[in-house]
Amino acid sequence: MQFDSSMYFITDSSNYTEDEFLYRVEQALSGGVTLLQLREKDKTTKEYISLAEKVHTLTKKYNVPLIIDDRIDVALSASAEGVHLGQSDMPISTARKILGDDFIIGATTKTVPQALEAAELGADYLGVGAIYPTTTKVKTVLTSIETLDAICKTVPIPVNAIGGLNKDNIDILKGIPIAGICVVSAIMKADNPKQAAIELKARAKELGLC
Ligand code: TZP
Ligand code: MG
Repeated sequence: MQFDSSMYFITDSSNYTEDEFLYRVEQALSGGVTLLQLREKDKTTKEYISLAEKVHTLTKKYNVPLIIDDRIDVALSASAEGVHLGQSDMPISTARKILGDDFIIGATTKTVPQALEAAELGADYLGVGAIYPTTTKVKTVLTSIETLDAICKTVPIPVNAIGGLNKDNIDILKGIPIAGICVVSAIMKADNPKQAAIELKARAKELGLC
């Protein structure tokens, strides 16, 4: 499936009521995010599917593919367009066998060998980071700009930079052939998620990052 990862937004519903969360998600979509990942770590399967269905209604309205973090069962149940898999999640080749060629499969990688393996196993895009320390709840370590650059130049699939990125610090990525940037807090925690998405996209364009 064709997709555009130039402005990739990952959601975080913690600290919001469902209505507030869905409102913010729609604001972000109206601000021009091009790919959206629903990332839930504490929900039951039933709750994850229910929220995914609601978010999918919104993403479809804006023609943005919905990616589900970690869980191919949730992705299939909600008829999402893709799934994002970390190094400890289901192997990419297994997911590809189950999901078929049309499903978007993303992978988290932090080194050139991991990136090469993910691409060879059939990943459609890579998330690489954390570029900066992050306040989002995640087990991660920092990835250097040099490693990010080397990954981009090694794999034949789109690479998104992630981790602590915002409109005031993405200039560090200038000149690196990423497909786009990926953020949680810069949009999710903004006073105005729509405005934040617009400004982030404008800055990324200005820097030639998307
Ligand atoms: N993987 C590496 S960093 C990160 C993930 C999921 C979180 C990014 O969140 P933020 O708020 O954009 O730093
Ligand atoms: Mg994961």
